[in-house]
Amino acid sequence: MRFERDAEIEQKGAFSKGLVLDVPEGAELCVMKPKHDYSESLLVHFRRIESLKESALGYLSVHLNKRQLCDLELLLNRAFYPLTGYLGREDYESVVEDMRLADGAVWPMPICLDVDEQMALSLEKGRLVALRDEEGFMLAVLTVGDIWKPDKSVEARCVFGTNDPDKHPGVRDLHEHVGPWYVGGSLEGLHLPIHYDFRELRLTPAEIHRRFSQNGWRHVIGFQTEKHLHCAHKEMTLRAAREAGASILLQPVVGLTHPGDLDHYTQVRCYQEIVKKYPKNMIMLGLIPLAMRKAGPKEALWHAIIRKNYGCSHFMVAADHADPFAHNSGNERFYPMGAAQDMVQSFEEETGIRMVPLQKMVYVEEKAEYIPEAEVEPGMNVKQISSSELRRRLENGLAIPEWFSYPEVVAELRLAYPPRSKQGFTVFITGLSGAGKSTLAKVLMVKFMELRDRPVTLLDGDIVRRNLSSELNFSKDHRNLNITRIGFVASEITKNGGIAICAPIAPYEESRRHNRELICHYGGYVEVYLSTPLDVCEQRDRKGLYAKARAGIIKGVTGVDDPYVPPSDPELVIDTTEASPDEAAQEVLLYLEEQGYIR
Ligand code: PPS
Repeated sequence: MRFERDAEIEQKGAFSKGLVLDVPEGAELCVMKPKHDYSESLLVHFRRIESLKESALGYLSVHLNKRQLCDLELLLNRAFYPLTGYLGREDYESVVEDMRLADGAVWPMPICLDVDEQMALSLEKGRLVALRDEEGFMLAVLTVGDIWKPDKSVEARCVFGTNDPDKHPGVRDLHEHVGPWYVGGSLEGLHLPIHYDFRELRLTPAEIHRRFSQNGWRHVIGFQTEKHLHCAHKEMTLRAAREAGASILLQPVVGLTHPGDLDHYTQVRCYQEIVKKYPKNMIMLGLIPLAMRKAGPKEALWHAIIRKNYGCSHFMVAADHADPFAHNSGNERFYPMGAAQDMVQSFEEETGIRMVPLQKMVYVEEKAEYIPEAEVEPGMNVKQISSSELRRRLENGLAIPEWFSYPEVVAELRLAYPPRSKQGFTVFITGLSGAGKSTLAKVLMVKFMELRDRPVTLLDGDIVRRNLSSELNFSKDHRNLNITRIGFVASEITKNGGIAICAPIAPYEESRRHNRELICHYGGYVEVYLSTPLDVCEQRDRKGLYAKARAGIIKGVTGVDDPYVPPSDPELVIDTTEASPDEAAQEVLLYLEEQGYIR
């Protein structure tokens, strides 16, 4: 083992990593540390935690975002072995240009702490910085090494193969969401980032490796996924495992998911169900908090090294592994098919982990079994269900055959993706004052109540203005804020399976679009544009609003001296000049029925 002298080590308090030698009395204290850090985590002893917490009052703090928290967790738990902290400038440049650390070890992905300019200018080499989670909880202390402003266009070209943000979402992220300055330095971990969900599945590399040994698994194939898994995936992984004489580590990526993201819970529960379908002692499930960059072949190599650090001997790689468009149904990919597999294979000797190509399996009806797609012969009756077809079947409550998926997995999916008749939805009515929004909203409310199958909430413009938005005026900014507040409430109602009826003027497209995008994610969204012309609304003038506007008593009234921008793509357009409230409501109900939201 090589040693290097590090006079600052005591001052930095890195006793946990150093070796304190016996020294004669009077001699200078000499602390040595191994060249490489072989410890199984970068977490320090609780005594050191106590002293760091005491001193931390004087440290600058960096609050980490979700991507940075993922990186920190994998640094601290040593999934990023041999890294002992964020890359310094020399290592960074070497990684970007040659996929190697400055000492020559293969490492294809730059891992630096990105910060804004203000923070960068307050830092200096040797300074201790507290790294905190989004709630402010201190997770680690960074001893600052290098601070520099990287050339992100060079990084993008080297890592992603392009600097065009329109062509690659990873490049867009790098330019838009990664801070302009990088900081390198060593880490002392206090705690791994805190998770409350699926704790039993959040195993560190050391824990996983220990379990492999306990199970007697010498060879293990790492299988990383972000998708729902069905029978075809089980057959595919089993076949690969048998060919390699290995067991399987199923490691779904749970990087940037939000704790309120329903999909995340469904996804993991489906994994928990599918592992029960494998032969005994054949598969282990563990979640990996990885912030993927979607850098294709280089990312695949990075994933393989990480799996080596978890104790795997093999890693399964798809032809389009970590491609930014791998989930698209068409054939369009950013990286050439197979490039990721070639990359991982070409580094097998150095990384010590073997590439196993992922072979797509298809169900052959007459054989009543799955075979690799490459072995299909002409005339065979091959059956497949695409992910969009699966979604359609779930949305419409249609049958999902057992050759495709397991009943337990399907039951989980049906819970998360109920048919439209059981999903929440929002009816968003927009139009001028006097167009009939409130009346239509009230009729709809009664009709939905009569259905008695979902809770109904009415968010009328007037009512919201009195409660939720009482401090807002009628400026453009405040109107937009008012509408997005309504949208937020409606999205929560929709997410929880209710019906939200919104009836504000909502004169601007940007806030309406914002609401549509938010709510669509959770259930139905129906925009109803009441196109009743201004002169008809003005004749009605039930509240005397227009009379006051014309008399100059109030200013900025929508339609008079304030704009109303008609929706560009509403689901329904209804002019209430001739249509009665019942007729307008019937039109909405027919549309909802046709779309499957009501029966
Ligand atoms: S917005 O633009 O969507 O935020 O407006 P909204 O929250 O729907 O509030 C509209 C109701 O407020 C009354 N009111 C005004 N409307 C438009 N412009 C001005 N300047 C204004 N001042 C008060 C008006 O009565 C609206 O009620 P409705 O039910 O639409 O007639």
